[in-house]
Amino acid sequence: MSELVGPESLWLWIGTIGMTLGTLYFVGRGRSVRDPKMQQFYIITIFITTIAAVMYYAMATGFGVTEVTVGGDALTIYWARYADWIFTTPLLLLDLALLAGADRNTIATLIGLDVLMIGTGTIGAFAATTGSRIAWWGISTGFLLVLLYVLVGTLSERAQAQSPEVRSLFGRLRNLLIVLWLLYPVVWILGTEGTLGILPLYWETAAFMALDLTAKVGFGLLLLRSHAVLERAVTPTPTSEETASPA
Ligand code: RET
Repeated sequence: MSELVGPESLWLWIGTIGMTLGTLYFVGRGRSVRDPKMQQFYIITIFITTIAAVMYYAMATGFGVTEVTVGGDALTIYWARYADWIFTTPLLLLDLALLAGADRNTIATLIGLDVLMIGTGTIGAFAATTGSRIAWWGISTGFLLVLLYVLVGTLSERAQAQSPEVRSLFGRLRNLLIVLWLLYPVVWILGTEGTLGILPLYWETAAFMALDLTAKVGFGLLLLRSHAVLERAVTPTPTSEETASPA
């Protein structure tokens, strides 16, 4: 299968190295963390970059790629992207939701929408006609928009209960996520998957790599940068009863 990988493998190798370096950095930094609640942010983030490193390696070496015939033409489809995203995007949302102090229902809603988004996007990548590919793209983008709506609505409301430092970190990460995630469907539809032939595979692969590195390693660096802020996110605020009790 490796004959399927063309010059775009340059970007896939850069992705593999970037995700590996990110993982090693987070592991190194997380080793001294003792607080179990703070460790959860490290564990989640380390899994995100590790899964991506493995999937980028699979793509660079020609395992994570196949061909789909659309209207008589063979399209190169990197299926390992979807295998990566189906696990890593829920984990990214979990990082953000835990920072916001979200309840279980909000977390489940976000992850459910996310799995639907990647699932329907995957169907689109394998669909055999241009029309059905674009229809699945539309369905997947619909789930993305609902997901972002929950993010700016319910999740941001939850984050208001956190300390100002946590709130501001949450706001920065949330905005970064919104901008980056909205670019994925754009690259997809302009790229080879959309069959419109606007963005060639070489540049599409470069664009996804840059997005993936920023959305995973960049997001992780920003999240894990300040332990003092994370500590505040995880320390439960005392209830009114506790505060009212005599010292
Ligand atoms: C697809 C298919 C077309 C429609 C939409 C998509 C959205 C993908 C997203 C992916 C995010 C990936 C991340 C990876 C981290 O490295 C599947 C391209 C809406 C939002 C954040």
